[in-house]
Amino acid sequence: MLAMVTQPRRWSARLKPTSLVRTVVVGLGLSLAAPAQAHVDLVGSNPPHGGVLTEPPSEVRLFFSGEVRVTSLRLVAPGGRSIVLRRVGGNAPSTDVLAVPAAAVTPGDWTIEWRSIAPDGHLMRGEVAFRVEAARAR
Ligand SMILES: [Cu+2]
Repeated sequence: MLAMVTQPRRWSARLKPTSLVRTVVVGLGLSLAAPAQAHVDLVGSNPPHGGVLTEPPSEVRLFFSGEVRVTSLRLVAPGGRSIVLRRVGGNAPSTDVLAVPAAAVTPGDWTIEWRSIAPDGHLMRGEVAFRVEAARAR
């Protein structure tokens, strides 16, 4: 970086040293962050994938590595029954997506089906499976 600044500045009429330094720093920051920001992905959820709950979830939460715009979110049972998941806090892009089931979640196997659009324009979809056990122990 220093070498570049002290070089003869043929371009100085159009590109000042301050803007050159800023560009280099920004570029360096981007290249360092690139591995983590290359693609946004689901990094966690509540219930977690494979989770077994002793009572129905009152809310569902998805955590992404970057802000996504969720386009579809619902709970699906093996028989095809589905429950709408209502977003809490609006539909603005977020890394932390909170939603509440619009109907009672009965005991059984459920899948959270989600679709979203990442900041880089990539469409993403995924599923998080969990089980709600019946209230009484067998
Ligand atoms: Cu991507």
